[in-house]
Amino acid sequence: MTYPDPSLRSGFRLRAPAPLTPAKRLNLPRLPCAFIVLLHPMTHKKRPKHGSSPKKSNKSEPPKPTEQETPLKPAQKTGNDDSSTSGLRCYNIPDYRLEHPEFRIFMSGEGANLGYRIEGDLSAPPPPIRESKYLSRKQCIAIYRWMLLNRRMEAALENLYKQGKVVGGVYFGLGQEGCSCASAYALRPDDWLAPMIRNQGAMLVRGFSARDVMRQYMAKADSPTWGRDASSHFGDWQRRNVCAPISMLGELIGVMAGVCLGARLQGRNIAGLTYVGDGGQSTGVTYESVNFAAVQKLGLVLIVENNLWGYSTPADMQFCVKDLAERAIAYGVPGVIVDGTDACQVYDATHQACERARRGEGPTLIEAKMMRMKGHAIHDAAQYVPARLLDFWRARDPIARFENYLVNVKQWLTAEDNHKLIEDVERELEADREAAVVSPMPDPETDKTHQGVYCDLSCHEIKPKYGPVTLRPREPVAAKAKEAEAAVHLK
Ligand SMILES: Cc1ncc(C[n+]2csc(CCOP(=O)(O)OP(=O)(O)O)c2C)c(N)n1
Ligand SMILES: [Mg+2]
Repeated sequence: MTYPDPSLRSGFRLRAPAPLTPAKRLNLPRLPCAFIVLLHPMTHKKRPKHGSSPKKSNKSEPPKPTEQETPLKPAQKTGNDDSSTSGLRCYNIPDYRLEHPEFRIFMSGEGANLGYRIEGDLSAPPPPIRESKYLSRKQCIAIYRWMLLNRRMEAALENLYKQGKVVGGVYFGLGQEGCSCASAYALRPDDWLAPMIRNQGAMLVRGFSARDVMRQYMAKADSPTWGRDASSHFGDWQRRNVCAPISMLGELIGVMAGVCLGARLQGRNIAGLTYVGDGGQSTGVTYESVNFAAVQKLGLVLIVENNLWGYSTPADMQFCVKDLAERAIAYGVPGVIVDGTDACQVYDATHQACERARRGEGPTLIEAKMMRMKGHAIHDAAQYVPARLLDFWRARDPIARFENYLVNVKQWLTAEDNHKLIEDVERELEADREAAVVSPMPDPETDKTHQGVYCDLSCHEIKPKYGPVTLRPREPVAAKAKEAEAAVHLK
């Protein structure tokens, strides 16, 4: 869609009479997500009027070759921008998706009839998987296997919970496995991962076993935190470069920016991948952290997991921008939209963002659009979610579609190989489940090593990972700018 659309004018201050649209004046291609922001940039979601059907139907759109073949470019002024004279700013958010669903979730009714309704067309068939620019056959199959393991492990956890073996709740990434697994798969050993609670698939890819995750949920003595924490709050900063999830939403972003800064001081540019939800991205610390990473050009790769719900609040009631990737513009970093149910799209965007990070070019914000297919956690039956919405996203199941892609479209897996692979995953999972169940519970009387919850100086030595810390002078241009700025301030 090209902005501004006459129906979206509210909030726009048009500077000049425009017989031509700004895009035409600047001779810009009509990119689906290119949009023009005037001096006071305010973009609004295209919201169909209440009771009317939306203008755009939800149809699969053909790939846009110019965008997919162009490496990610910063979401910033285009080369032919004439902003010095007109005040116009032009931004481009690449959008890898093969469909652009248009629907709105809103609250309606009163009292006992209060509930969420959907406005829009949800009848389109699911889109195909987009061919990856980077992934080989072998890599695609590896990601598919991780996704299967992720899903089967969560199904096993649900059963363990029902058997009363889990201490606390269980969090699910159902419908988000492609996002978790394919993004973590783009990391190299020296990079860092900071998953959130739904990214258990990313933990698996990064080297934790399903046994680790299940032991952790059951607070077993041999779990990653020796029974001192249930659910998925664990990491491994020594071997796997994994920072444990932090419950306070948005806080992990600053931590990852810090990890990237630490590596920079040791002479390395690394990628630091983390995630934040559609709800969590509204926190102040998200802004502070991404802004810091942007200014310092740190290798933060932030995946904004827009799964349409934050607890029981739909995304439509949480923010006014149409796409959360638009936030990238305000940070001055590249933003990109992907279909979070398409592992190839997620991988490609994360891979490009990681490469950028390793070149020292700074952060990237990736919005992955998908759907949280269960409640917030196991206690939440999510009865507030309209059934039609669940049906729509069920048809976009990341695993079923990837399986079809590998078996039928690419013919990279025969039906028999696929069957064997699924059996293999189930066997591995069953062995891990059994081992986790028979693991002992912690015994504080005998275990003298793991008494405290916090580290103290005797726990471990913190030392540089990549080399000695050296303070390098900043780039000459930046240094000059700082000098000029300081001079102005002194006046
Ligand atoms: C700063 C902060 N505010 C509120 C909460 C409580 N809380 C935990 S999860 C959650 C919803 C998160 O929604 P979203 O960010 O969309 O992530 P999702 O659960 O959909 O993956 C909230 C409000 C919190 N943990 N931290
Ligand atoms: Mg959410």
